[in-house]
Amino acid sequence: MTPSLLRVLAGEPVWPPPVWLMRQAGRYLPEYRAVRARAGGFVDLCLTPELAAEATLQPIRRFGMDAAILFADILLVPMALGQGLSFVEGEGPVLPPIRDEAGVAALDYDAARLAPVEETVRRVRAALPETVTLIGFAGAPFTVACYMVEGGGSRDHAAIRTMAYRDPALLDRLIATICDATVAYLNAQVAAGAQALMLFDSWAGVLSPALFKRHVTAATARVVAGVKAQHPDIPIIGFPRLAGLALSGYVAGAGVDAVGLDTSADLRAARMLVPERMAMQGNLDPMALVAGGAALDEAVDGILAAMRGRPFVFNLGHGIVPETAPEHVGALITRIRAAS
Ligand code: 1CP
Repeated sequence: MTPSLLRVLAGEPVWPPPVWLMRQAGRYLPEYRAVRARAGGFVDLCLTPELAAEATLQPIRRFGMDAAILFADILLVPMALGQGLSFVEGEGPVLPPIRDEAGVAALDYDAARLAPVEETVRRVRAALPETVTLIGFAGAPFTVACYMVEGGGSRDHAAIRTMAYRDPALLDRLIATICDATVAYLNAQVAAGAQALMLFDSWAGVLSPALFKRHVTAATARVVAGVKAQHPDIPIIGFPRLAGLALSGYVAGAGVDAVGLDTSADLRAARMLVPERMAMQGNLDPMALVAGGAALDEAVDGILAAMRGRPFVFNLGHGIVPETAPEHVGALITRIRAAS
């Protein structure tokens, strides 16, 4: 039988809804911290199939989510394009910023550098029960470009937002380069056994409507078309975080099969903007999961009530934070599975 997550992504309103959580592998789990310590660096963890597969499977073993998400990171694509990448303890990713024509021209995607990720996908798929779907992923082009231009995380993304006005052709070239690499990377994940894909556009919400259309919706459409040309049946979830009112244009133009909604999205309003058969995914506040108890139950019930009757995947509105008690995740899954 087709697993519940794939049925929902195909437009079927399965109830209770399938559930998985963004960043379900990570520092809130003691077993993850142990694997992370064994790997040494975070990039080493992502590129060691044995350990990355273990990290992917840990939350499934402990909680039995309906989907596993490949353990990797969106910044592996800049690395494979030849941009240096390091993770500084307690600070996050650091890359040498790309701000000019020479920097973009020097990028050259080397698929071999991400071959270990394909091996991780093969190992995970072989280890998972048939009922659990394996989700592959990449960053969406604009969010990946944010890190490449800013040189890491940023409070206001001023450098890339200025570039979008001052040198639009340069940003277009950078994004086109990222699109092509992302298509190759995602097609390789599907060939290795990924059964659905997700595009994380964490910084989509910082753009004006015109720039959103160009660098979020159109760029995503280009990636989706490139993947579907090779794998027409692979379902793709887009996550344009903080899109707000731009959600309508995104679901109409990005070509995705399903849309992830962030914590700020009002689900009853979003329901009116998203086509009836397009699956929605989200959007529990990760802080409700930290709090647990009655406040968590109330937040979960509100989401379930708002989404009843629609193809829906229960998830968070952004990633799990390290402060989350694992018991709260267990309680969350139990409550969703008991929904009527
Ligand atoms: O162990 C550690 O210290 C590293 C923490 C960590 C983890 C567990 C990072 C560093 N990345 C990851 C894994 C990861 N990242 C996954 C694996 C699968 C899962 O969900 O369990 C995924 C899907 C991502 C995606 C990702 N990485 C995004 C998109 C989603 C989001 O959270 O907005 C982004 C923006 C990144 C970049 C990144 N990687 C890591 C950090 C600390 C950051 C954020 C940097 C910043 O902007 O401050």
